[in-house]
Amino acid sequence: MTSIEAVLADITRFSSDVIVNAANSSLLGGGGVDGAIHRAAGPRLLEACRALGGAHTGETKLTDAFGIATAKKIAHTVGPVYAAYPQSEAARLLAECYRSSLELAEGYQSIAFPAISTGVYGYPMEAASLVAVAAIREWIAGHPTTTLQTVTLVAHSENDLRVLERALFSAP
Ligand code: AR6
Repeated sequence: MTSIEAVLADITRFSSDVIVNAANSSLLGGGGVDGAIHRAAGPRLLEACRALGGAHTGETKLTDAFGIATAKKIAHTVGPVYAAYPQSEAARLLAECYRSSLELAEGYQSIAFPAISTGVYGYPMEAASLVAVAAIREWIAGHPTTTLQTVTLVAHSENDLRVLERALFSAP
């Protein structure tokens, strides 16, 4: 049985086998949670990311966690820039980020996601939370024998935590 939970935390300090990074298509770092993860993991992460050759929107690539001792792996996913797509396409791409990250976390027990695309990329938190919860639930339903025991949605503010909790209670 895989459970989904929401917490208020700094994902760079949150204990989870896999932590997800909201990266950009270069996979070479940036601001927001990406900057925080690179700072915490140290320069070896950038070296590892250089070897990945970038990623498309919705795609995810895995590296070691290097200096982040609370995680084993980092899943770098590229969320959609909200304004760059029709709304349904942005939702499809955001769901793909969650699915592709979960696929790469198979074999591990836990994965923690930040609210992908809801910062610099401008995806409204309420809508993004509903997409995230629906995509994760659908993936879990399709993978009844997954090794993943816990999927955590990490909020970076009290308000975002409330939004995530509402999505967890309201989504079908
Ligand atoms: N722990 C958990 N969540 C965090 C943390 C943290 N330490 N720091 C920020 N957040 P963003 P995006 C939340 O902008 O919108 C970068 O430059 C934040 O409150 O980090 O996908 C990349 O290189 C927000 O809810 O990612 C890309 O160019 C969420 O993480 C671009 O930003 C995502 O905000 C990606 O934009």
